[in-house]
Amino acid sequence: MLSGNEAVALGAWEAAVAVGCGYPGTPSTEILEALATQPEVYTEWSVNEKVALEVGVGASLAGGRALVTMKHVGVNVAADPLFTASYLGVRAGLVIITADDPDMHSSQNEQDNRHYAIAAKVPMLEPSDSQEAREFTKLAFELSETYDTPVFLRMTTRLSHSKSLIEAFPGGEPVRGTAPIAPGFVSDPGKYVMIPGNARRRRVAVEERMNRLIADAAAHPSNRVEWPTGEPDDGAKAPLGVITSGIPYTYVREAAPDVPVLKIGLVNPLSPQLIADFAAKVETLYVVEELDPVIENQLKAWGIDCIGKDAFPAIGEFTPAIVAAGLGLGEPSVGIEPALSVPPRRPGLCQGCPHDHVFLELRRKGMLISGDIGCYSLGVLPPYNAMDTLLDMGASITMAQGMDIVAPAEQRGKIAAVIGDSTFAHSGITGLLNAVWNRRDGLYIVLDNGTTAMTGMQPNPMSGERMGREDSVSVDYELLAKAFGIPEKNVGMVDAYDTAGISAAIDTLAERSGVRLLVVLGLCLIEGQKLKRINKLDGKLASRKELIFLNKVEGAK
Ligand SMILES: Cc1ncc(C[n+]2csc(CCOP(=O)(O)OP(=O)(O)O)c2C)c(N)n1
Repeated sequence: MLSGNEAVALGAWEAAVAVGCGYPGTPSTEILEALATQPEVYTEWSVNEKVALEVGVGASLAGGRALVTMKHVGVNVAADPLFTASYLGVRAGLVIITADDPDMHSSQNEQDNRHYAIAAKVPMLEPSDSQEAREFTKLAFELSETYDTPVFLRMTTRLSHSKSLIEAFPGGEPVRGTAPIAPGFVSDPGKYVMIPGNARRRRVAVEERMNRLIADAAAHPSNRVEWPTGEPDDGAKAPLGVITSGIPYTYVREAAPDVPVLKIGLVNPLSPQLIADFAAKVETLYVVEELDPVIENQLKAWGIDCIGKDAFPAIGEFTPAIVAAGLGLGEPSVGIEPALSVPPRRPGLCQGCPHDHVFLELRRKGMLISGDIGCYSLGVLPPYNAMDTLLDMGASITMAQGMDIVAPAEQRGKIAAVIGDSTFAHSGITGLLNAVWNRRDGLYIVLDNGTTAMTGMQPNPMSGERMGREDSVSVDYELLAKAFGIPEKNVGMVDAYDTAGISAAIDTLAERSGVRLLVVLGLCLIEGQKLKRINKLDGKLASRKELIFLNKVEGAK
């Protein structure tokens, strides 16, 4: 039994992947964490998703298979390199995981990243269970090399996080394949240097590649037609048929085990031939797809009659019951009763969380708080009620600038941005630079808890470690501020548990003008406990990371 995410890591390892990189984000995070346990593969948490994709493209061009992982909104961050990486193509296979989150279990929005595959003209595979996640990852590398293109593998929360059976290893042990491409960069500026003259030629190559893929899609091993009760004789039609893909396929099978199904694994491009052949053999054709009507719209554009979003919701996750109801069937006969009913629990900051006092203090002062994404987003909830906006990673500092430009004078002095350390490194630093460059006024507060807590304690460039290693830098906020030209008197470093110190620092900095940077330092309590456990310190402080952090806090005193 493996989770979908573990199965992707296994498939990538079996496919002799050389590089795995990404930025954490639920539900994608465990893929790289699983891959990082394998010493043959270079793995890193990159600073953000754009950086990760560019590292992956570079590795691919130098001849190493690369796996790049991110959650759905991460693809928004990586969209710039994505669209042109499609023109460059690959040398060794390049596979990008987009882990979508229908129902927004842990996300700020719900977006269907199949649109990215279509828009960037990149093929996309979508598995339905862990074994397929493993197999499709290998197929994705092959597809990438055969058609000279990056390839998307789309996961969703339910698939990433639930466990299902994988096939046993031949011989009892996992076998790592051999990389089909020898390492080495082969210069080819016409293909790899996207000035307009070259891009125009590559634009045509991309279209030709898509046409070849469309022609070959019918026979792709990820697509299959299932006739559980046998295919009807010539000319006869089955009363009902379903086209589906991904996790909804498993619900269709549960709700309607006897219904003929065209299960699509290659969701971009679709095969018109395969779909038309199947549609011709059924009376009523349903398209069962979570989120947007991507397959349905394509069928309708081809003039193929089908029922999709008229019967199934376009918002949120499906369940077997939703699928059964949409198909006009009763409740599925096989159901799983929850083993115990768990009372709902409100999310909230942990007891003793180092982010606590800043929120209390900002609210007490009646500040308008431009928020960001991380554990500290929970500051919006009671008892703090201390966040007024949250848009996307890095937006706290920049949105505060926009507010400050137009807000009336009495509000302008009361705007503060709060941002976590990982988010600051991901996309906050450019916003800070923008503020300095454009001579804005603003109080920007970094809540540094020594880790990327929200997604499960990954290292980041401010924390002194990198993936799997404690040998890295911890960026010095004061030097960074100095390099940006922020006056020393406008920079504060304060211990998160020094409540009087925090209050005084906010009071002082709120009165000043220009860009002001306050860093509040307090190691995440869960991270602190984890470090002690890992280092078997029985409560004593000694891990390098803790020392780095304590030095920072000491310096702040
Ligand atoms: C573009 C994007 N990538 C990834 C995520 C997932 N994510 C949410 S918060 C977060 C980082 C939080 O770390 P930090 O800023 O250090 O705050 P903490 O949780 O430690 O308080 C990440 C990676 C996201 N929401 N958006």
